Amino acid sequence: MEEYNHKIIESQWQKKWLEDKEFEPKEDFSLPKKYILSMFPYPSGSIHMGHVRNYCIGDALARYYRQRGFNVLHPIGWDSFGMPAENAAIKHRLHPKDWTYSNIDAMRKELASLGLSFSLEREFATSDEDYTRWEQEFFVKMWEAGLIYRKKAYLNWCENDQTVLANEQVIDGKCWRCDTPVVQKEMEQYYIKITDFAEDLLQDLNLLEGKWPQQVLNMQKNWIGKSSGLQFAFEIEKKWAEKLGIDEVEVFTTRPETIFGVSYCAIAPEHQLVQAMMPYLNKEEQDKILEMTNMNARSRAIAQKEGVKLGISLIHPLSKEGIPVWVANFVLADYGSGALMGVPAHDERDYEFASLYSLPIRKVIECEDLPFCDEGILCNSSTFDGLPTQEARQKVIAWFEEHQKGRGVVNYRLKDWGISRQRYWGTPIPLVHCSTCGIVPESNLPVTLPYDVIIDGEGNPLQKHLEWKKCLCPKCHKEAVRETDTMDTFMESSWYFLRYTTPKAKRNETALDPQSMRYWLGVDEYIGGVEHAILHLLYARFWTKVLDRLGEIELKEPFEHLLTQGMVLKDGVKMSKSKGNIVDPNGIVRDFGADSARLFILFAAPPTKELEWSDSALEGAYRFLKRLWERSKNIKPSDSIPCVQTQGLSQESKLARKKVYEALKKSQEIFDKQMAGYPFNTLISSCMEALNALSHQDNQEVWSEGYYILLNLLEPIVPHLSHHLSEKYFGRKNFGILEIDEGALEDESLHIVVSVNGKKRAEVEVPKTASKEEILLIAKESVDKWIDKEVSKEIYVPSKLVNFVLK
Ligand code: ANZ
Ligand code: ZN
Repeated sequence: MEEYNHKIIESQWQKKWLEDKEFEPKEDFSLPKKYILSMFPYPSGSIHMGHVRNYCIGDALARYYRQRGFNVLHPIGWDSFGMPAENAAIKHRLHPKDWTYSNIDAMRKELASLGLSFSLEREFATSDEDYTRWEQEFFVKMWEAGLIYRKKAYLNWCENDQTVLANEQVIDGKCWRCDTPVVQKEMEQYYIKITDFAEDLLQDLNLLEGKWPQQVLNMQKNWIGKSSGLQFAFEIEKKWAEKLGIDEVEVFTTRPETIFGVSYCAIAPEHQLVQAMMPYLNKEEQDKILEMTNMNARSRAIAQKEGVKLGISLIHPLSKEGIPVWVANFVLADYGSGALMGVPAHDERDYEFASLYSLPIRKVIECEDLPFCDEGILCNSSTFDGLPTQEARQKVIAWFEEHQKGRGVVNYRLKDWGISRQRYWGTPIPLVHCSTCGIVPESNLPVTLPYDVIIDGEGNPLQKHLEWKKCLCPKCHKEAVRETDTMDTFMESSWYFLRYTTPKAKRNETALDPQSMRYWLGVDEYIGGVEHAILHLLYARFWTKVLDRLGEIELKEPFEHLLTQGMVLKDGVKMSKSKGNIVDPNGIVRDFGADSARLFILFAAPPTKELEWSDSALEGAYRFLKRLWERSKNIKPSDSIPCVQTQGLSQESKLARKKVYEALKKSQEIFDKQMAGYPFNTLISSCMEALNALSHQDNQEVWSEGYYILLNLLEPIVPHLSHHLSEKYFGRKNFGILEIDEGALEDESLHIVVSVNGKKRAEVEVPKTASKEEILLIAKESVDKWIDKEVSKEIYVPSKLVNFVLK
């Protein structure tokens, strides 16, 4: 028999699959369907182990469901806009478009070498012009529906480079390129009204309960951050109100019942009252406030607490006492109303701030130690004394509403999504600025990017492309100017999974084919890294709801099930370029083959857990495939399920059949019952045990039946070798639905614990009739990888335990 040669087998089958278009979904909508999707990659240039893991998990599912007769959509594409392409342009003088598309070509080949069963006809890149076109159409529809608007906002700005910086480009408050201190500059930005959908996004998390990891549901819930409370205004004392032309300060509180504990009011440095008060402050105070505004929200949150006293008094709505106003760096400008009532006795932050500036601390809930942030009984609160906090909360809100001084409100931490980017390599925002008509949507879509741009890292290249900017107003046909902002790339990844459902033939006439969507959606299993738990998944859910509202689709939630894969580690830390601990998948595929790589990846850990890279485990995977290859010589070729005469079988053969059917049962449990997290590793070890058990018996029918089933079970994991052996021995159409032989599962064996140097390493099952020698042999094979020295003693406790003592 020839040697196992993964190179020949794998290239042969990959070629055949391509020729036969094996993995294209069928247009027959009467078939049961599965839509299996692994998150699409950013085309950085080469795949890494995280990709391999992500796509092997998805591929195992896709292949399994195909075996079971489902019509499977398993597509791949490229999230191809974004900053790295522009950085490459600056660094290597490559055009972002050329760089991106050559990366895609390279990565497509790498993925193909893993034997992944993607539909190639459905592939696209989000920078393709016919994707841009439809995205811009959706943008215009949202603009016209009032879901996109323009407003001023503070952005990170580098004065030296004259450019806006993303948060990631601000390092220790300085520009990543030139070290100039970054300032906050107010600029016009486009926003999409995700806050309009906050309640739906929150409520519909209930539909995903039990189908998405709880951790992800919690993260989304916290990100949306619903809180209810009281919104009311403090009046500004008369003399200042007249001077400033502002007569009140609105605040939001989730603890209205602590109203008598207020000892100051804190406002954000951006608050309009601060602007109005600036001329009355001294230089030192002004500088301190400017310093606060020049920090972005993220840095401010971790900074030391700081405040500036404004020297104005507010009037407490109930006690009529004077309350001082402070500007404080921990108050967010865009949450609630950008101002809060400080209750140091019952809030950590307020306590810290009050202690820092020696402000009064007034206890209004009975307690021993301050700050006390729990529920309790009110005190020092006039008519509310003695009430439990929860009841008092309602009563205080009622008082404010009755006296028309405030109202109960719901606030969300979620903010509208700023989608403008001042960069070249993105989807152009399809709007035109006309001096007569204002902002007008472009009617001739797509607006495509000009190729001839100068990318030098200074400012937005589109801004400097005067010819491209020049256009005619779609309304009045006079000269106008194009918008030069491009969209956040999260816009593209928010609907790519919808686009896949539309077959190529229909993609010119429509963005999303309704009939195809009705059939394919939602995505039955979505697989990706937990780093996308918030933004991408929230935006994709949001777009789904927007398109549903606009009548483009009928869908509440896009992803029925979500599997978040664990990280790939090496020596205990995340495998990453920056850590210099990368294992290159291409080398693995070359030396061991795609099947070994896939087997290792799915065997080394369950998909949701961290996976520690191990060369020896990879070699172990390779050895198993070699064994599978070599022992296949025992098969008696047939073109149907081999039939076994069960009467008179030896104990060993019975055990082998039992092991084989246990593996089959495991496979059905994992896939058909969608066992949480799909523990393929347990299926693989069952298959390994079954192969071992088959090897300890010599009935050729049992061999053949066992192989027939094992090749079926292993096909989603090691497709090349499984196909190869199946074709060789059973004709091509091996893979189908298998029935469990319950009789084979009945127990006629002993369970024996196997340890090495007293440490438990495995458990084996042996026939009740096995001799001591046979048991020792089976036991030794099961702990093979732990026996790295000579065995000095074999201890056998009959029917229970074997211990190997090493020298
Ligand atoms: C008085 C109070 C007393 C508060 C107390 C808390 C405890 P969540 O729950 O996250 O919604 N707050 C209001 N506006 C703010 C802003 N713009 N920036 C920072 N903090 C702000 O937070 C609501 C609470 O955060 C509000 O309730 C307010 O402080 C503060 F014992 O009001 B509270
Ligand atoms: Zn016009």
